[in-house]
This record gives sequence, C-alpha cells and structure tokens, in this order.
Amino acid sequence: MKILHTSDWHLGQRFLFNDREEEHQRALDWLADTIREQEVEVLVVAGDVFDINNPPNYARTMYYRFLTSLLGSCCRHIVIVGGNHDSPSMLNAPRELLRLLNIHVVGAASEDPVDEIIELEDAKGKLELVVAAVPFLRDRDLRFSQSGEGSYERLQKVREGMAEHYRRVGEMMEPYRKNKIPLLATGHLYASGAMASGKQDNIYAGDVENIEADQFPDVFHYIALGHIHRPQLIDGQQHIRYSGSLIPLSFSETKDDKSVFILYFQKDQLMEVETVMVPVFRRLKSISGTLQEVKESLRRFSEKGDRDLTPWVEVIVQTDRLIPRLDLTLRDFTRDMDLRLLKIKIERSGELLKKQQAELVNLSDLEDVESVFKKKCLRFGSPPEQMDDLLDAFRELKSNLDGKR
Ligand SMILES: [Mn+2]
Repeated sequence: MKILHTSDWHLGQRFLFNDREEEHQRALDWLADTIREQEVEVLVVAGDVFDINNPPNYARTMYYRFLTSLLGSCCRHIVIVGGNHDSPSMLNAPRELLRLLNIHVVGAASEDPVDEIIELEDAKGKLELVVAAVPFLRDRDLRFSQSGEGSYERLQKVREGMAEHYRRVGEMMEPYRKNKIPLLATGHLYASGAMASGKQDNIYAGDVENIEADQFPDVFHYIALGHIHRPQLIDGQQHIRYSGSLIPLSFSETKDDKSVFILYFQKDQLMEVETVMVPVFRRLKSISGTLQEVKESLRRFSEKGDRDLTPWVEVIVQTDRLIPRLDLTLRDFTRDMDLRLLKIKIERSGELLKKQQAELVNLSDLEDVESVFKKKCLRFGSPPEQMDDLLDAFRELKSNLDGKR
C-alpha cells in the first residue's frame, strides 16, 4: 500500500501583503499529479490546511477543487486533521458530506478520542488501514488547565496531556494488531528534537510544547507529523516524521528543501519511505551584507534566469551609518531585474544598537495578526491559560469585522 504524507499547506497565506495563490495552485496541481503518477492510495494531511481561521474564498475553492480532482482516482482515502492555524469548525463544517466521498476530516479533538479512530476499507469492504487521526490538541482538549498555575506547571501538564492522549488512542489501536495492516497516527505538535527553520518557531510553531518520540505508543507503524515546516525524522526513527510544508512560508525557510513522503507498506511492514521533492515555484531569497555586497548579490541572483514565478527577495543591509534613501536606491537598482524586493531591513553592527534592536519587534516580522494579538495579551498580563478563549473571542470579532468590509 502506498500512502502519501504531507502537511502545513497554509492555503490563503498573506505574506508581507502578497497572497500565495499562484504558488499554492501550482503546488496542489503538482501534488495531485504526483498522487496519480505514483499511484498513491491514501493521502494524509497532518494539519494547517489553511493559514488563518477565516481564509479567503479563493483558498477554500482551491482546497475543494483539489479534493474533487482526486475523486475516482487511485487515491481511495483522504485523511485530513486540523492544525493550530485551522479553524476546527470551518474544517469540520462539510465533514459529513466529505465522509461520503471517503474524505475523513478531524478538525479538533472531541470528548472521546474514539472519534479520531478511522477505519478504512478496500473496495470489497475489507479493513485495509486504521488511522488515529489526532488533530492539533488545544489546552482545553487536554483538560487540566487551572487558574493560578505557573507557566512551567502549565507546560508540564500540556506535555502529560499530550502523552496521555496518544496513550489512549494507542490502546484503541491494539485490537487491530492482529489484522496485519498499517496502523497510523497523525499529530500536529512540537516533538522533542525537531528543528524548526530559524524564526519559524515563534510565528508558526507557537509555544514550545514537547512530546518525546518514545511517548508515541509502539503499536503505530508510522506517525505523520505536521507543524514544523522543515522535513525531518524525529530521534532518528524512520517511522516518526515531519513532512514539512509544501512551499516556503517565510524567508527563514528559503534554505529548506520542500518535500512530501511516500510510504510503502507490505501488510503491516513499512518497507520504505521515499522523499519526493516539491519543485520550487517561486524562490524566496534572503540577501544580507553591506550595501555594496547586497547590490553585487542581487545582480548575480537576478542573472540566474529560467524561473517560473518572479522571485521574492528580502534584503538586510548591514551598516552603522545612516544611508539616505536606501529604499529608493535599492528599488532603483533592481528596477529591471526579474525579482521583487518585498522587504528591506537595516542591521546595525554596534553592540548597543543590536541590543536595542533585539528588544524591538518589527511589525512586519510578526506576519500574522493573531501572533500580534497574543504578544499584546501576554504583555498586558493575560494568564496564558486564558489564551484559547481570548483567541476565540478575537477571531469572532475579527471575522465580524472582515464580514463587514
Ligand atoms: Mn502549525
């Protein structure tokens, strides 16, 4: 059996005031082609289908069109779980309808983890795969936040709660061992030892809430993880992996190769995991140095032609002097080049300035509205255990406002 593991599509992402529609469309077309060419039978998406709770309509259309394109293909089953960026209710809204098409959606954890156990059957009605489709687990799913506890205690409880959740779904899997079929789990979380790409940690991965690789029950033949955008295995274990995102989602991910995994199972044996590289549809490039060096790098970068979509570039100019009209100078310099300057930053080398800069957060570095809101709440002393409720209220207000626009 061939299973494809992907995650972190972040459809609908706005990146420094630009949308990613063209890249996402190409990436999903490529994914559908790959599934057909490789005769993949099961698709697993481990969370963060959408970038925001209330994604633009083009992103929703893209999602449904992609699912529709796989109907009647070799891909018999699709399993999708919610990530921390997804709105559970939005993902879940069409789930009854999608289930009839063999598309299984678990937007959020429910009271009883048995709801996360998905039995998949072949054309003859014989059980061929079971997935513990564990979505992103929110504090409230882990059920023991109490007011007045410190952040360390809270973190410990979250960790215990996650391990406990996996222990429970693992137990529910035990009876299927005898079937000699693949038993999978998903997760949208931060596993110990995972390497994020630079500043991805605070923007996309949220709080550091670890689970150790050995806390996943050994009944599972494969754990399909999402949340960290760089593909990797955890703790050197072949069967516990992050597939990484489909396209680079920030300038910190420009050095990562983007890929999906195809798992080959014979009965319940994981024979091989193949890494399939996602083509680069749009290069994101970060260039830093003195103004002279930056200009030289820009010139060299622009000379490498043969690109699909126009590359997006971030420039970091290292200087201790004031450079008048830096912005204009660089825009003039790149006017005829096949690239777009999305961001120009100045980095001072002086120690004092460096320190001051470290304390200042650049609004454009935060990139998404919710992380700005979270930071503000924490600064004003809101208890972290209320963050889920605050975020829900914030999302509601925001979607009301968005609706009125
Ligand atoms: Mn995530």
